[in-house]
Amino acid sequence: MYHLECIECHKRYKATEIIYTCSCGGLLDVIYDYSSIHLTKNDLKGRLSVWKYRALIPVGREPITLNEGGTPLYRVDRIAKSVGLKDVYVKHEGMNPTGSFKDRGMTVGVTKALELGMKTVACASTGNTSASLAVYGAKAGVPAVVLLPAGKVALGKLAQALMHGGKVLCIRGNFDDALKLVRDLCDKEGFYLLNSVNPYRLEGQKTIAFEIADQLGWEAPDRVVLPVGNAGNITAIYKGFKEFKRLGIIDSVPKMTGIQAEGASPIVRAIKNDADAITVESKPETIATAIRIGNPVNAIKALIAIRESGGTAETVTDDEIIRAQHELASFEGIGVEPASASSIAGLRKLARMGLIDKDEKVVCVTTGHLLKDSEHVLSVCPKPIEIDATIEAVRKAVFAGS
Ligand code: AN7
Repeated sequence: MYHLECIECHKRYKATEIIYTCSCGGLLDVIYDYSSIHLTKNDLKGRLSVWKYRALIPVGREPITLNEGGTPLYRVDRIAKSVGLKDVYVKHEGMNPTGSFKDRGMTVGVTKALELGMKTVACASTGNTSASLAVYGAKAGVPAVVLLPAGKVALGKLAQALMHGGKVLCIRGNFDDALKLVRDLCDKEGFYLLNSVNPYRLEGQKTIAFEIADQLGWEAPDRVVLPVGNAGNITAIYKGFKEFKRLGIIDSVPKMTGIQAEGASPIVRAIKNDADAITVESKPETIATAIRIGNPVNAIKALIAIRESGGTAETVTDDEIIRAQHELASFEGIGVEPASASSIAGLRKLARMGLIDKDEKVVCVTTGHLLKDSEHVLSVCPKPIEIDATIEAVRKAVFAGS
């Protein structure tokens, strides 16, 4: 019913093969026999969840699941007004079991690992992937080895990876070094690689597109804006919309719009330079540590997604990210980590540049929860005020400056 196929040379591989990239080096996609899939809106009634889309999830066994997906889609009128648009929504992926969209990929990826008989799972991570892998590894009862860039992972994510029993290794190097290392480790030790180069991870993450279409009343938005790091998610969401269109569930595919931090923006540069491939950045840097990535493994897929859909890519500064994080929190009550706020920062910038039409229906994906990175919050918010435990002191503090 499905197989793996190289996006470059179109070589096919059986779904039972343990392989992450083609022998030619190209990225792999999961391709279904779409003519045998009959999925209608009627089949998709009921509560949202990743596993509701089983017809388009390439796994046969009982899933390892913690009820991922079903995240809220909020209409954000105050943000919309502030950026000068009319119809803006936020899909808050921070509301997944471990607080990030990675859970959608991991429930599928770890279930696949068991189906393939793998005994240990592994990943490199800027944080969220490691938290999610540790959790799903724990639930599945398989050891999870995670490689992190030392000193560059938000505390909440590290805490999750540790508490859920991951073998947490902090390497002296950045994420790109960690990914290279873990790929080598998986080849040599037979560990199952669960970074987003693994096409099964993306099959879980594409359900973000399915849910957006459902939540908008079986309609695709005009545009989806999201942060881009390794570029797995933008690719996955694009694939999801394309599959729903192919099955006749929706009529159009949104313009995929990727946002990167200025200090880690190889995809944006490739889009702006009209280049076929990215130039690797050896020293990526941004306050949004989740997307502090200089060599995105899914770059080729992402460039295709952005170009084919008529989307674009843009950079935002760390200051713009912090402002957007505050706006989401204080205008809309949506708490997100810095990487996620880059989607709103990018929306503002693109709207200001006149690159988003005022009437477009736009969905911004906020990928991770505020509590992931509370250290950052404390560094950018005013300090709490300590006072004596008296009503006079409280009054004085409340009305200070007013
Ligand atoms: C909050 O956890 O790469 O473009 O190792 O945690 O699919 O990589 C995290 C990425 C956006 C970028 N927002 O997604 C990791 C990791 C948040 C993230 C991204 C990440 P991709």
